[in-house]
Amino acid sequence: MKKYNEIEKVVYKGPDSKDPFSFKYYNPDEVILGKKMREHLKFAMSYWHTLDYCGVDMFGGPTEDKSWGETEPMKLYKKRADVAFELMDKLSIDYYCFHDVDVAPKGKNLKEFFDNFKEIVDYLAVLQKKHNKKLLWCTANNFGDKVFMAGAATSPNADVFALSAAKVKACLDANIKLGGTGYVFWGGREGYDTLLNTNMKVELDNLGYFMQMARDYARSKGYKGDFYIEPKPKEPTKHQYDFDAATACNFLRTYNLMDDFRLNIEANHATLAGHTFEHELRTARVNGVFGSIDANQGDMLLGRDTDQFPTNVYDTTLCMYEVLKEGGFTNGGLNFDAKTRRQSNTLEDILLAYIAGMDAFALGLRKAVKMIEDGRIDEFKEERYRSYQTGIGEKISQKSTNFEELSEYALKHDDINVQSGRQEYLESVLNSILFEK
Ligand code: XLS
Ligand code: NI
Ligand code: NI
Repeated sequence: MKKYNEIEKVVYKGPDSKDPFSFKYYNPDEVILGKKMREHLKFAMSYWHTLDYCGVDMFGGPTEDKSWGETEPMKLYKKRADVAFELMDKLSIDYYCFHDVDVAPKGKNLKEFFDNFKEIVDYLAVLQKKHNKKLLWCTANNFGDKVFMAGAATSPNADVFALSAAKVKACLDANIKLGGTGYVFWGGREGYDTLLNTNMKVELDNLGYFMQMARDYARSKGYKGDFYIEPKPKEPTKHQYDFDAATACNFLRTYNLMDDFRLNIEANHATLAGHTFEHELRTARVNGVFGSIDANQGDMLLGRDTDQFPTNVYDTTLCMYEVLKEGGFTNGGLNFDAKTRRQSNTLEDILLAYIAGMDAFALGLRKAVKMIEDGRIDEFKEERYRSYQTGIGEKISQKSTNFEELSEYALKHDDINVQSGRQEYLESVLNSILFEK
């Protein structure tokens, strides 16, 4: 197999190709339903997993070397940026996402970090232009440093709240400078481990106020993009406040954030919450806050956020079905919040992993289009709710009845026949679409 530096730009060679460094299903400029595949899918590279992660786990150190031959911090971070854009070019990925600490060295204090960060953001702006790439979203890492051990905006310590605000402000400035279309709040430490030491009401109110101030600041500087909450039930804290999509919606409504915030749904977080990926996407959609996606998959047997590259085509198909039904992404996209396995420890594996993930979503898109064109599943659903289109059902849909009328109606129609849900049949229809020749 080829070595990393021998690999040219990865191109589409079709499903029969055996070339590992080719796309089998992702053909970026192919038009499907009036839109290029790259516009349907809006793939983004995650900086942290791609440039930083070196195979460390709870039991062992690095298995990969991503020092790129540099030791001086600013040089190393600039080199990382060069590699990031080179990888995006090779893979035809148009967007990227980062945390503040992914792109710039920490320095000795906050001031030094902000200086470094600004310098690198300027450098990223140059690279974006040169390579024709865009920032999908960025975020402040307000969970890694020890001062965030008890939370950031939900810390019991007000100085930590202030520091968190300073970091988010710097990130919002960077976002505006880079023309980003999203800012993510993922509350890794915004939760608790025991109620014995936690004032939940203070923490939630502080978190709501924090997000309102972030929104007001960014809007006052002309930021037009979306804010996202990325729900996750647990890990690292035992109970995170943004548990799942429904909990996040409740929070957004309570703190009047529904107009500016949407959700960034991560597949592995959905399964950690005991939901399917498509359940979380549908919940976001029915609440009008579908925004962006962190594309990955978990391992049901390991039961933690393993952030694997997505290869399960059932999941990617049902995900793309939701995206298509939503009319596509606006400011959001598909960010690969995914890392190569610890044993996949070469640079080539990074390319192979992205190819696998991109192809899984490209195939998912193609199959979701088939599901819609085939029509059997949508028609079945339509038919199942037909009783709401005439008679008493129509009145219910129009919200023009009442309990007296319904009660009178029920007394006359108590011989009811509820139709079969036909789950097994529908699952076999989905299989026939997925595995057709
Ligand atoms: C961790 C989260 C994180 C966010 C960004 O579980 O997925 O990577 O996407 O902070
Ligand atoms: Ni994520
Ligand atoms: Ni995650």
